[in-house]
Amino acid sequence: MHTGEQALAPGAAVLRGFALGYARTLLAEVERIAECAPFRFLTTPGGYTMSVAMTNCGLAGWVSDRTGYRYDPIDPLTGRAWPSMPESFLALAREAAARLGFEPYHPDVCLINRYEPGARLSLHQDRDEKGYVDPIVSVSLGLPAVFLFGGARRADRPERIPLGHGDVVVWGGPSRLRFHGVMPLKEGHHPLLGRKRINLTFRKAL
Ligand code: MD6
Ligand code: FE
Repeated sequence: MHTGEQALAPGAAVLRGFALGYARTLLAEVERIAECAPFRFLTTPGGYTMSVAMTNCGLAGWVSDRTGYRYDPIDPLTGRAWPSMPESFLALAREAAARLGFEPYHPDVCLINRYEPGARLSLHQDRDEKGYVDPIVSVSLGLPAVFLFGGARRADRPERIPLGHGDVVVWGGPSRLRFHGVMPLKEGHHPLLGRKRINLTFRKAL
């Protein structure tokens, strides 16, 4: 098992294995959340269907459709509020942010991404939040993935960071607007999640 902190850039680091002790609790909560707010494949503003399935919990959820990207307090699929953020999610996110000195941290939304083999996320910046002061905390569960960590410009060649079950990335301060993405997920089998990778990304969005 890897543990310890791997610096990526100022304000950004991978905390290897940081979520291992929380994994089963987090996954039980994800199942409960998905019963109320099912995973779905969103449409991009350009009309493509994303290969990563998404849902959310917290005060709002990140959604995409033909009109653009936004944080919506109502789940457009169900017409109801998103499930609330479980205490275990908040506790883990706060602990991880504190490791890099981001205190206090009050994330109000958590985007939940589900990858199956072949699913990928193209290079993007996270810039739909109201402010960029607070960090993003990103938790990886299940199958491993290669995270692409780019620069301030889309054209900057990204670094490839392998992320495994239980790894947490904290990403804030001067790194907050870096381009990033996820390479197509490889086939595999994970003891807890089978052919899936689940990623939780916590943000202060509102
Ligand atoms: C993922 N993560 O790992 C997608 N964004 O599945 C992200 O897009 C992301 O991990 C901002 C900060 C950390 C991330
Ligand atoms: Fe992102």
